[in-house]
Amino acid sequence: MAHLQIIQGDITKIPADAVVNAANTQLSGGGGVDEAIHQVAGMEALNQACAQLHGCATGQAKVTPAFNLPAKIIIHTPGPIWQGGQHHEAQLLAACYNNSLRQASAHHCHKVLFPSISTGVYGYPLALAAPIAIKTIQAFPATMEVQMVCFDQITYQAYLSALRDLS
Ligand code: AR6
Repeated sequence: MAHLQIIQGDITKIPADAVVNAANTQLSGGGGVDEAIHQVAGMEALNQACAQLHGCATGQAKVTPAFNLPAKIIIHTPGPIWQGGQHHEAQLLAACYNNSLRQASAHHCHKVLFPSISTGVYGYPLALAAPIAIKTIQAFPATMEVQMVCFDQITYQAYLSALRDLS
C-alpha cells in the first residue's frame, strides 16, 4: 500500500523520484504549479519534451525527464475542470492520481510528490477533491512513499482535515 504524508511546501524544491504536474490536455504549460515546474526544470527542454507527447487526455498521465528538477521524472496529468460535479469530475480526478501512480510504479519510483490537482485554476472544490486524492493514493497497491505537497495554508488544512475524517 502507498504510504501518504501531507506536507506544506513548494513541490519544485523537494527531492523525489517523481514529481506530478497538474497539466492541461495540450501539455502546453500554463500558470500555477505547471509554470513553477517548467521554470525550475528548464522551460525550453521541458516544452520540447512535452511537445513530443502530443497531448494527454484528462485523467491520463504521461512522463518526461525531470531535467533540472531534483527528480528522475515528471508525470504530467491533466485534472478535470470543475463543472458542478455532474461531469465525471470525481472519477477523472481519481484517475489522475491512480494513473500517475501507475506511471511512477512502471518507472521504478519510490518517492512521489503530488500537488493538489484541479483545485487551483480548474476550480475543483478543495473539500471534495482532498478525500478523493487521499483515498486513491492510500488504495494504490504498490509500496511507495507519497507526499501531497500543499502550497498554501488553506490547501494544507483541507488535506489534513480530510485525512482525519477518513481515519
Ligand atoms: N508547489 C506545490 N503546489 C503548487 C505550487 C508549487 N510550486 N504552485 C502552485 N501550487 P493549479 P489546476 C498549487 O492552478 O487547478 C495550469 O495553467 C496551487 O496553489 O496549478 O489543476 C495548467 O497548465 C493549487 O493548490 O492546477 C492547467 O491549464 C494546486 O497547485 C491548469 O493550470 C493546483 O493549482 C491546471 O489547473
